[in-house]
Amino acid sequence: MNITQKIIKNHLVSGEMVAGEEISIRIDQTLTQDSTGTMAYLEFEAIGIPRVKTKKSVAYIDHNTLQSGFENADDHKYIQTVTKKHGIHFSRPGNGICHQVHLERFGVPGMTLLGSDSHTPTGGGIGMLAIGAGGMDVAVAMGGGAYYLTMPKVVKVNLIGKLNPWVAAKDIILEVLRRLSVKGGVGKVIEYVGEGVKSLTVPERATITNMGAELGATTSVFPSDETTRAFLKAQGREADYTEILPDADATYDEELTIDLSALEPMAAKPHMPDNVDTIKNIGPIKVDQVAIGSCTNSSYMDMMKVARILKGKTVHEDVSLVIAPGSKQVLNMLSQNGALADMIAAGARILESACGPCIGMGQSPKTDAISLRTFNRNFEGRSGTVSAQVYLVSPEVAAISAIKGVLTDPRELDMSNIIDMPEKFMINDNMVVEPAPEGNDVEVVRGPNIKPFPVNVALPENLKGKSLIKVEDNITTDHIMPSNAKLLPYRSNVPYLSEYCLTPCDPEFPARAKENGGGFIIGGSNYGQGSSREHAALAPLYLGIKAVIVKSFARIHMANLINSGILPLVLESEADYDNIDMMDELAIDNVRTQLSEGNKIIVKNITKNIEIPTIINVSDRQKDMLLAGGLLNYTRENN
Ligand code: MIC
Ligand code: SF4
Repeated sequence: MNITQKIIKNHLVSGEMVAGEEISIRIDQTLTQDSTGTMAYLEFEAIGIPRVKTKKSVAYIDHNTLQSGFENADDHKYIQTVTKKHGIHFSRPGNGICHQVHLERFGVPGMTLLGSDSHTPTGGGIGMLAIGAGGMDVAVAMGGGAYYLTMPKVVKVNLIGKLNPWVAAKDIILEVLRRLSVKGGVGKVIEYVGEGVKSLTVPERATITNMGAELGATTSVFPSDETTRAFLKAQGREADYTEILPDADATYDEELTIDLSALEPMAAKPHMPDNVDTIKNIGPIKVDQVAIGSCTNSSYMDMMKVARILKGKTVHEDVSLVIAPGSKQVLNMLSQNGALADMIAAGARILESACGPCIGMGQSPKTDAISLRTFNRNFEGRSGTVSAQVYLVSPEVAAISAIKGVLTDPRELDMSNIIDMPEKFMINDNMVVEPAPEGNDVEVVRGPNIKPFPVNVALPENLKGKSLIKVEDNITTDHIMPSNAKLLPYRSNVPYLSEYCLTPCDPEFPARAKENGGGFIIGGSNYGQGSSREHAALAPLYLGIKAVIVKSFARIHMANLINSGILPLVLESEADYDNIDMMDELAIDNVRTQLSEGNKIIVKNITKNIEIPTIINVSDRQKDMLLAGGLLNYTRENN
C-alpha cells in the first residue's frame, strides 16, 4: 500500500477503497480558523452535541485580525467561549496562522485532520492525511461523525536529485502546478516519495503540501521519516512520531518524476497559481510591493533565509516590504536570535503573525502595482487591488527582489543559503486556551454581528427559474464570495455578505437574483476552485439559487453546495454551455423523482425549447441530503 491507502485503511468507517467510490473515514483532529469558524461552531451548536468527540480540536484566530469595528472582535469572543464550552482548544489571536501552528504544536503523523480551510493539507508535511472541508463537515466531524469523501486516485510524485542552492520548496510545488494545472489534482491525493524526499526539511515539505491545494487535490502527503522525527523532537513532541512509509511494492494510479537538481527559481504569474515561468524568463520587472509570509512560507527556516538576505541592506526605495512570521514561535525565535532586528533594520514592515495581506486584510498594493508574494493564491483582486499584478515566489526571490527593486534570481547572491534546522524550537503554548472541563457552565457570548445562518427547505418536486449569471472557467470562491478587509467581518452575517455574491463577475447579480426570486448559476469548468468557505454556497442559498449548472466543479465547493441543499449539476455535453444564455427560463420537472432514480437530471431550457441533460455525480447519501434540503436537515432527520 501507499501512504494514502495506509492512513485511509486505518480510519475507514464505510465504503470500499476503490478510486471514485464514496468512502467515509474517522477524523482524529479538526481545526477551524475564525473566518470559517464562526459558521462551523454555529453549525456545531445546531447539531446539538455537547462535547467534541475528536482526539483534538483546535480553533485558531488568524484571518480576521484587523479590527476596525466590533465585528471581528465579537466573532473572536464567540469562538473563544463556544470552544471553551464544547471541549475545543482555542489559539488566541497572535499565536499564529492555523496551519503553521498546527504543524508545529499539534499535528501527528498517521492521523486524520479535517480543517475548515483549504490549506489544511499543510499537515501532510508530517505524514498526516489532512483535508480541507466546509465548516459543516468539520462540525459533523467534531461531533464524532465520519467524513465522507470520494476515494481518491493516488499520484506518485517521485522526487529525484537535490535542489541547487537558492532553489526552494516553493519552486517544487510551482513545477507541479505548471505540469498538472489548477484542476489537475481534482479527485487525487498527491504523494511525494523517492530519494529527493530525504533532502527536504519538514517546513519545506509543508510548503509543498500546503500549496497542493492549488492543484484542486484532495490532499498531499509526505512520508513520516527520520526528518519528521527530528522535527517533532525539536518541538518537544518526539512521542507523537510514528514512521509512515509506502510499502516497497506500493502501487499508484499515476506517476510523475521531478528531478530537483533541474529546477530553477520560478514564479506564478498573474492571475493563476499554475501560470508558472522561470524568474529568468520573466525578467527583471520593476516591483512595487513584496509580501513575505502566509501559511505557505512563514516558517522559522523561511524567515531566517529572508533575514540573512536582508541583513545589512536596505529595502529599495520604491518597494514596500511587509513580513508576517507564521507563528508566535517563529516571531519569538527571530526576536531572540537577532534576525528580527536585521529585518527591521533593512526597512521591513513587520506584521503580526496572521494571514494578513494573503486574504486582503490590509496591505493592498497601489493601482497597477507589481506585488511579489510568498503566498499560494494570486487570483485577480484577492490582494484588495483589482489592477494589481501578483506573482507568487519563494521567500528567497522575494527578499532579494525587495532589495534590488526588480524581480531577481537569488542565484546571483554570493552567500550560502543553508540554515540549520534548530535542535530545539522555542516552546511556549501559553496562547492556547484549554477547554473547560466537561459539564462546566460556560456562557457563550454572541455579539450583534452573529446572525443565524440560512437553512434550506426540502427539495420541491419542480424547480423553475432564470439563468441569473453565466460565468467562464476556473471561477474561484474569491469570485463567488469575495473576501477582503471590508467583507471578512461579516462572515457570520450571510444576509449582508450575499449582497456581494459573485459581484466581481457581475455587480448586478445579487439584485437580479432577488428580483427574480432566485434561479440558476451557469459556469464553466473547475467552478468554485480555491477556498473552503461555505459562504460561497450559503450566500447563493440565501439569494434563492436552486442549482448550479457547470462543466465541472472543484471538490470542496461542490461538497458545500450539497451540504446547503443546492443541486450541483454537470453538463453531460460541454457544448450545451452554449445552449444556455443569461436570463433564459429554465425548469427541472420531477426533480425529486429524477434524483432518486438515477444520476441524470434533465434541465429544460424553456426559452430555447430544448432539453439539456446534466449529470449529478453524488452518492446515495448525498442524494438523501439534497432531498432533505442539506446536511443539517439530513442530520436532524437521521438522528
Ligand atoms: C483562503 O486562503 O482563501 C482562506 C481565506 O484561508 C480560505 C478560508 C476562508 O475563506 O475563510 C480557504 O482557503 O479555505
Ligand atoms: Fe490564511 Fe492565506 Fe493561508 Fe488562507 S492561504 S489560511 S488566508 S495564510
